[in-house]
Amino acid sequence: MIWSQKYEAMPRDELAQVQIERLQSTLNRVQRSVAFYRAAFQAQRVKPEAVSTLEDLRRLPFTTKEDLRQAYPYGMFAVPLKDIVRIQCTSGTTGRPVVVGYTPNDVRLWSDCVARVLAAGGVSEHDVVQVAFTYGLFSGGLGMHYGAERLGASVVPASTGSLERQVMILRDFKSTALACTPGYALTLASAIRDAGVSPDDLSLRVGFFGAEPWSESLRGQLEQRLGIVALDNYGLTEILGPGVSFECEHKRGLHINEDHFIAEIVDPARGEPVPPGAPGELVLTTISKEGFPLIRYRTGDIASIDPSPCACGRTLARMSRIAGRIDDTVIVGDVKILPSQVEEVLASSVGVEPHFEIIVDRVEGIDSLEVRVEISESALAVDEIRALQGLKEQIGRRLLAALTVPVKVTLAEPKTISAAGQPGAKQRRVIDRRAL
Ligand code: DLL
Repeated sequence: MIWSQKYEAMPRDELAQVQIERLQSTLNRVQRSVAFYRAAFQAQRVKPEAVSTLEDLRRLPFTTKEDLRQAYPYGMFAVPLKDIVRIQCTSGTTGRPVVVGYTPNDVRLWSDCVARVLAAGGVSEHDVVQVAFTYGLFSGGLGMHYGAERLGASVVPASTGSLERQVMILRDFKSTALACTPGYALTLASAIRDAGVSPDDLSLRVGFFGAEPWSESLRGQLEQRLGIVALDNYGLTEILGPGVSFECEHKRGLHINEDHFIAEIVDPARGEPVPPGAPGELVLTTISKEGFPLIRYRTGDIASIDPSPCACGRTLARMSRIAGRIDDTVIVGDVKILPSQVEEVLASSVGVEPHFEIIVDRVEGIDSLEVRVEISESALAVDEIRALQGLKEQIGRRLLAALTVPVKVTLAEPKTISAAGQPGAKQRRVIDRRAL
């Protein structure tokens, strides 16, 4: 189902016109109201009024996460605090958090963008949507919640926490849609099995997973174990929260809400555009937001863009799954490794769960790679040292084939890696001891 036929299926030349008009008014607004942009435009000698095509956008300076941190807490707001009705913020695990403000129009816009995500998976007012993202400063919980409410669905703000309760709600409230991180969905699938509940006892039909990278193999596992259609959706707090892009039933990339965000892909090292369809760093410009507009924000996420039409009827261009973050790319010798490559191998391996961490170390100048992965309960039941040794060697061989570098595999007890950190929170994939 298409939530906003007018914009999601707009002819691309009309869409470009909408984009340029909204871009111009955003540029004027930030020039007027945000000291950072006034100075940045001046330093680059660009005048917003001279930006008359989408190509001109490339002459504008980038905005980086560091710029936003410098502006902590309210320096990038484009309206006075009295006009802000909601504040969310990034987790700030690697520095100061970024604080983001929304005006009433921004909250409406956000809800509408998320309604598109859910409608694309067939959700309507007849559905019960269980939101198992954390509610709080993290944009996942409230973002999904408002979008589901906008659709008129019955929303259960389950948040994260006790798995038993989560399973009880799924079964007894007859939830038909689930929104959470893919990692949490996998943990939930195990909890459902442990509770002796069969997917047939549930009414669950569709899952909306995002907030962290995941793979096609993991999609297969989740669909099979939960008996659902699993769809990817992407977003980031700085730009909006969930609702930036989403998959339709064809699962051929994530439609970008281009009437609100202009997406570019650039070479992360040089900042220049990459050839069409090539992967690079996703750069986003907000063109409708009032409270916290951003120009050419470097997301740090790796993706490619395909503007070709989709069988669903949407004309919105599609971005690939996020392959990983630029700063999560592990460079060992001259080989670049993304956590998503490791996940792809683990999710299609029997005997382990795709809950893992990658540990990089350097001993006497030589880099080494270790993958710690959770063993599945069924493999543990065998518990024969020889069998476990065989499992490790087999995974090691598959990782070597996929990554082209040798990997030491260590097995962790079930639920030790997935249960580390906050339940439902993003999993930390890479531990680089070389930096310490
Ligand atoms: O994760 C917003 C969100 C909530 C998106 C719920 C989807 C669903 P942040 O906490 O600011 O916001 O983290 C944003 O998470 O830059 C990506 O690196 C990563 N990320 C988000 N969605 C995906 C996805 C939310 N579908 C950061 N696939 C982004 C891969 C994702 N990575």
